[in-house]
Amino acid sequence: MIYEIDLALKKIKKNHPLILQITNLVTINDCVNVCTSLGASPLVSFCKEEFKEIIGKIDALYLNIGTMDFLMQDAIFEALEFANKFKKPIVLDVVGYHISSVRKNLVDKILNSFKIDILKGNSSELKAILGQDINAIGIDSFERDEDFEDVVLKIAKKYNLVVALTSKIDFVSDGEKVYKIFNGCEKLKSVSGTGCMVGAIITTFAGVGLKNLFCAVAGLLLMGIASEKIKGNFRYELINSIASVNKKDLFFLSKVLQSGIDHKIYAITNGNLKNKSIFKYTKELLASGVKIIQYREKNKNFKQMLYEAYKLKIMCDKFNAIFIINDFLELAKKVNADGIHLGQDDEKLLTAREILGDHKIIGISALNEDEIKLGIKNGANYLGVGPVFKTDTKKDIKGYIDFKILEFIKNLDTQIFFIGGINSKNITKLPGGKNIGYSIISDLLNSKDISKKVEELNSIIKEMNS
Ligand code: 3NM
Repeated sequence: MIYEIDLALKKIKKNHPLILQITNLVTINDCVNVCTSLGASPLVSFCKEEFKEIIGKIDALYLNIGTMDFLMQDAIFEALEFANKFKKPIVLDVVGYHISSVRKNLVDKILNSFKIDILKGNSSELKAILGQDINAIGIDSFERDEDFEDVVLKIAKKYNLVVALTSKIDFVSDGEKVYKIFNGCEKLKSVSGTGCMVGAIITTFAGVGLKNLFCAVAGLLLMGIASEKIKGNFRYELINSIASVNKKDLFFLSKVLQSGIDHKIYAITNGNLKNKSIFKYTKELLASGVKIIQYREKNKNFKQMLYEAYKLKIMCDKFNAIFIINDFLELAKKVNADGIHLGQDDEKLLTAREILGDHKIIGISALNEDEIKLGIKNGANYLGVGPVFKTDTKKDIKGYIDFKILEFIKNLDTQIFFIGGINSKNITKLPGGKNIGYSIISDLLNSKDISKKVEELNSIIKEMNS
């Protein structure tokens, strides 16, 4: 899921989907600009007379009922007729569903008469659709609870569509699966229109022919991650930040449960491949769905490492996977790797950041709480925490982690990859979690069938996260 978002963003830039927006007057400009910044072509019209001509050509329709009036209602029904006729994806944003019977009746009528693909709303709006008591002021939601799993599941089942609910934790469901997105920040609430912008982004993803569930998760994630990255003026930097979310951000800042499992396994090459070439081994890992590969070859000369790493980087790019170099900064720079993994040496970390820049990933090994804290303080993108279990792979170990640090780790926001002797039998002794992954060498290397092993690990990890 996560790596596919990067591909989807590229597809949007290439295809420039035409997104028709019938949306509220407060946020038109933001909704249009956010689409443009992603590479889509937004079009706003309230003129039902032209829909017959336009809607056959659009790629997706965004309907947002905020600042609704009777003319807009007419336009909405006309647009829906054509959008259904031409089988165009439709995202419906039920702004203020609960504030008047006019809005309620409009949405109920739409849901009962047309095929809607994605229904978006805040927690109050969506609870109101189910007739539940709500806590809202105007269109703003002040719900106290944080678990809306049941709400999204019920609406998705009832209307046979995908539901995207915005709140502190965002929820998405297709009636079977539920995704929880933990990204985002308080400031999103302080700017009017960020919810509408999410609706426009979700529609933009829908405009390049992607599955509804994916579009909803991708849109919410993009907004959540972008909001966390802003350092300057929130309002003015928001669109820039959304447009600049890259593969690294998606991999290392995404906090999604359920879908997150597709980048939980971090595989590392390690010299002793018996009869297999490093290229064949890596290809097997990538073909099995592993999305992070580390090149960790300690006993080769630089020329050979350069040759191998260069080829592996191309291979990883083809599978849209992350390619990390262990320890050799010059090598990482030369092959334009996605990042570097370093030992406990903060000087090295700071030098690496200076040389590789902000867009590259830096991972740091850590054995205890202090080392983890130091890595985070110095700007590591992830911590490789271990060794966790007995390992024959790494010889120069200083000891094993104290399992007491798991409590501390569970509350961290930074990405953690446990490492050391992890296999499909003992992995369950470790916690799951939205930012927890597992680095594995020998259990993958020694398995006869790598794709089966990856599948087995993924299904165990999924279970640990459910
Ligand atoms: N680093 P296996 S443990 C490379 O604790 C490495 O930093 C570790 O290999 C650390 O999965 C380790 O075969 C070895 O045990 C991991």
